[in-house]
Amino acid sequence: MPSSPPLHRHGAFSPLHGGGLRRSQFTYRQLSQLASSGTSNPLRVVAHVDLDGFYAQCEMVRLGLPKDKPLAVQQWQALIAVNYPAREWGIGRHCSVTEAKKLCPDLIAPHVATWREGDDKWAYRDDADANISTDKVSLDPYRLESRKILALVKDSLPAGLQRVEKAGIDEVFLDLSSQVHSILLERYPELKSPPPYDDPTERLPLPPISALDWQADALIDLDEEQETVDPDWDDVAILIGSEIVRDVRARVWNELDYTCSAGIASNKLLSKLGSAFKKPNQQTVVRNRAVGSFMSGFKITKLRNLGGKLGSQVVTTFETENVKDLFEVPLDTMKAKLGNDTGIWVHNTIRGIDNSEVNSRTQIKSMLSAKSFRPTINTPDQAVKWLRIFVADIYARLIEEGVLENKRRPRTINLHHRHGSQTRSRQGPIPQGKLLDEETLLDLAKDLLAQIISEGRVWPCSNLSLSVGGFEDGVKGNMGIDGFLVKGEEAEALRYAPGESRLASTEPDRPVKKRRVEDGGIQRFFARKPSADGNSVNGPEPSAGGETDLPSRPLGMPNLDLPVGQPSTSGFASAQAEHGLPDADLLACSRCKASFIDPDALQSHEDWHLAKDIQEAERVRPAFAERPPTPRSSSQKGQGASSKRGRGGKLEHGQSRLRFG
Ligand code: TTP
Ligand code: CA
Ligand code: CA
Repeated sequence: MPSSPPLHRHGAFSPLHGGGLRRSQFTYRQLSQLASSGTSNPLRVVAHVDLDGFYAQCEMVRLGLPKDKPLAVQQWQALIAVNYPAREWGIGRHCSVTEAKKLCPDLIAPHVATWREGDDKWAYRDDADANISTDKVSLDPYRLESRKILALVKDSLPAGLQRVEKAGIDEVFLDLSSQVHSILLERYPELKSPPPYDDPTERLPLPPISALDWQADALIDLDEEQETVDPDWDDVAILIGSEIVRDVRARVWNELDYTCSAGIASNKLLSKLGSAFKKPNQQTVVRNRAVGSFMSGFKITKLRNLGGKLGSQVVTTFETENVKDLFEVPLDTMKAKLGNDTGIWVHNTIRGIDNSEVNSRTQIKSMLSAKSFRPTINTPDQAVKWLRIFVADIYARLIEEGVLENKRRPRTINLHHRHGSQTRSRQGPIPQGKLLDEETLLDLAKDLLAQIISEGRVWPCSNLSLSVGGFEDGVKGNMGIDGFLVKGEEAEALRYAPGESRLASTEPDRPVKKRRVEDGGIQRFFARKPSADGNSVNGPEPSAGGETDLPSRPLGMPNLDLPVGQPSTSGFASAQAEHGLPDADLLACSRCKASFIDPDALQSHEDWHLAKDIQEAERVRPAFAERPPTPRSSSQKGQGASSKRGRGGKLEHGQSRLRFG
């Protein structure tokens, strides 16, 4: 990993080649490699696009409201999204509905759609906020809009050259490198000429431009020293990237009525910081030569993965809150004080270095549907009614994920139950090899519930959550949660953990895949207690209520392999694991008592739970023979979706219907 920052890559030029001609600092090889989107290419262009006040915009569009009307989306008494006109009145997510209406009496505050116990579809209901005990929030409307926007973004980019990663319900990363490469060659045909002496390490000629037209882009200011240096190809590349993003944003606005903000830079870390830099409806360009001054303006704890314990540790250790001051700390000192991996990671992050790739594969790792009961529920019947809702909610998302086409399917199901301070979960494998339908999921969920009930001390129950995970591709070649999992020897070791007997299995031995284990794989999610040398840091531990025996994961610990802007289930789990409580409680983990202010932190925490579930499931998996997926007959095609139509009242677009037995 590089140890010195690319802060001054545009230093004074020395004419190395070309008989005194000033040349670019980039080589022919680097230019040609731009076509293949290499993650360490210095010409790389990555954008992050994030919708402004997303749920609020969805409601504006749904209700056909003029853009200047203040609107906030209500969930029970709390606000979960606030549009920009409402923010001008001082309204934020921290406000309750009552407070917000005091600040702005004209505020429009639609309640999110809900599933209602005993009803068979989600709906927008005027009385939802008074029905927290019988309703459960549905995020389907926002997922549908999210899907439309994603499809349009993809449609705006050339099919063969695009790399789009959905990074949350309202955001995407775009690796624009190969598209930029092709535009560069088109616009500057001189770049197509072979390098002098056919030597790809020769430097390119400088671009024939001294001033670039950035239009309305917000440009990060440069150091004085950098201001006077002529543009090089990385500036031209990023300018082209920013033109592409401008077009994408214009289409999203013109065709779907949504505004979004974007950051354009050389990697995910910087582009994500860029998109949040100026909102709403703006795009920020972080040129390579501006990275140093851009990063130096941040507080340490504002950087991703530095918002929690690790951030506090860094602040205390180096006695400063400012990224700027950390530039002075040599790498060796970072490593000595924070541990090797963390030291390198912090050293790179503050310098805006991030080589993670934009991954166009679907990255859903888990799906969770949950409900906290106030008042509590007291009978198996009530619990089963909620299981039906959870299953319908999850199944609708599975269909989106391509479960019907057997593109991706979950391998494990987990039910979590809370009774007083006691929490219990039971998990099991989802049988593979036949089409997964709602009934199967419901039966599995009911089985898990029965297991929990059989142990007694179940009622009253204050929370139930159902999740599926361990996504596997029906089509070979992709990697879902498996990317997190340790396979091969490590997995075997886990399966034969001491005290575990292996169940009879007809599963053929799986090929041993080589995986890096030191800082990859599931181990990253598990206990690394703070060691004497401070090698790892513990974040808030999921408290192990009742019989769950959850190891602690260092939540503040940066996950070196995971990309920045780590994608979440569908935005993040908090809103699904709805608690119906205002503010901070909205981001409580539904499965343990840990609470989070930052949705990203909650997401990592829930990923940790999931990883743990899947590890557990791996232990029981051999009980099921693993067969290749059965091809679906044409009569089965679309079964799940079509069987939902034609019953009862009209469904709203994308709405699914519950089956009550
Ligand atoms: P964000 O992108 O974090 O926020 P936003 O789109 O509302 O506003 P911004 O313009 O600053 O990007 O989250 C996307 C959606 O996720 C948001 O509209 C509502 C939902 N959400 C919650 O439900 N709870 C939360 O705590 C957060 C942060 C978001
Ligand atoms: Ca947003
Ligand atoms: Ca977002």
